[in-house]
Amino acid sequence: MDDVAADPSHPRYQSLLLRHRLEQAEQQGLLAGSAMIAHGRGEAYDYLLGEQTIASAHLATLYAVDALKRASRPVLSLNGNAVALAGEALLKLAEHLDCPVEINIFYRTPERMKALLGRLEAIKSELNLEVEILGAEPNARIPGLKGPRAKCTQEGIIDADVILVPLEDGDRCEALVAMGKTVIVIDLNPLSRSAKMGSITIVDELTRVAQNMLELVQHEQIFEPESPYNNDENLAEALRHIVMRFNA
Ligand code: PTJ
Repeated sequence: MDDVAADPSHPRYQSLLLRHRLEQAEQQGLLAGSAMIAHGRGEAYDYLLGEQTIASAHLATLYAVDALKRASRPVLSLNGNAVALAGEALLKLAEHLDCPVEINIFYRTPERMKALLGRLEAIKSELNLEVEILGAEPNARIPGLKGPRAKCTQEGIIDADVILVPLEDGDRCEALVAMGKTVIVIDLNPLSRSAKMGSITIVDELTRVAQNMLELVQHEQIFEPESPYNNDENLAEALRHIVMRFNA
């Protein structure tokens, strides 16, 4: 890492750190060709949100953690960007939830699958975590999706009732919802198809969400919401937040 990115007092430190993680992951063959473009789009929305966890995102995170805790078969579906940016935190989260993670990528190649599985196994042994890592041997397909991106495991994604999908694509999100699953989306773009399709969409940056979830999952406190969750209202709230910031 160069001096600027290594200095926590730099005003853009967090942003530089995430970019650096992606640069390293790119060199290690973990990422899709368009991973940086996806990240740049995320950064643009994060700028508009003020690079913070806004109140509606915090609320969605509370509902999401509650759904994951109550699930009978939760699973965390991880792609290249998710592993590169928040692999450690997401594996820790899976351990707390006592659920598997599954590598499920849009741009699927054997080389990337191997690199991503290797990266997760390395984190797991380094941190001494007890987490099942699925995806190496797909034995099922997500109905309604064409091509290699549909490959998944029966014991993971297919049998899951609640599934966390950071930075998902709209088609797959729609297919998972059509299977009757509770789909928790993390996406900084409140206007994306995934954001609109998700059962619970957290409009927040993935590394912040992973940390927030890790803190929440360790609380024994029972979440008792005053009203049922409304995803459309939550997305509208994120957009209102952006508008209010620029009217202030
Ligand atoms: O590893 P693969 O093959 O599964 O590919 C992963 C990417 C992300 C490249 C692929 O799914 C893709 O092309 O995604 P999209 O369609 O560009 O969508 C990515 C969405 O995630 C966009 O709406 C971004 O705003 C959002 N996003 C990007 N970075 C972050 C983010 N949301 C939260 N946190 C981020 N760090």
